[in-house]
Amino acid sequence: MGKDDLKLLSMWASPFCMRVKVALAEKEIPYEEVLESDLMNGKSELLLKSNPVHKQVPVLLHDDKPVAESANIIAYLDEVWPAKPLFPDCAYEISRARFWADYINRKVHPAGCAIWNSKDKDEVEAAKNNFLEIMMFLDGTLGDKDYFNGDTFGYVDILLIGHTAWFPAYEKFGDFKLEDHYPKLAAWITRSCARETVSESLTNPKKITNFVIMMRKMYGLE
Ligand SMILES: N[C@@H](CCC(=O)N[C@@H](CS)C(=O)NCC(=O)O)C(=O)O
Repeated sequence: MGKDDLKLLSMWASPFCMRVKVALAEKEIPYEEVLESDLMNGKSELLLKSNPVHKQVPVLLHDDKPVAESANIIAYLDEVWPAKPLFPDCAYEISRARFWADYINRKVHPAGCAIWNSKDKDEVEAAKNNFLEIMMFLDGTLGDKDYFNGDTFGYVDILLIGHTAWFPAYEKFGDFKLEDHYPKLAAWITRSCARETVSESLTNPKKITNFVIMMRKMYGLE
């Protein structure tokens, strides 16, 4: 295992990169992070060559072979390094994990960005309500469990936790507090962020909020 060469093409603000970093930390797999300096103004040749279809981070280079798409990368890591499994062990629970992974992948980032990217009050309100509806389903499936699959922090937790570094920015510009609506989900964030694997992998939410402020200025929203 030690001889594998792993590089993660990454960007500090990307929730998709953060989730891969959490997975690598959970599985205790050593890797080198190669940061893209400015995705908006230019991408490295290595990124363009490694992910010519989407031209997006993250990309994992395993012995120079590219693996793209964060959820796919995490599933790949779990197959190649089976110790400390991230998926549940029964087919039905695996299918549920995949269902919620797909839901998170489709919904959370676009819904959150719509909050800070909206122009007028009504638009912000609609975006906030849409985001909270998505959180309602996630809160419902979490229920009273510590983690999405029960007692163990796993695949679905990892996919969602990457996004939570952006939540304070969504709360600020949507003028709401997640914990006022979904205290169990808010407690899950606190519980998950107490894990060293998470705290060392997630960007400080204040830095993300400043990044959002900078983008709002750039888009003429401030
Ligand atoms: N579905 C992709 C999303 C990755 C993604 O959106 N990456 C963004 C950074 S957060 C990116 O590379 N953006 C540059 C671009 O789209 O040109 C995944 O899960 O890996």
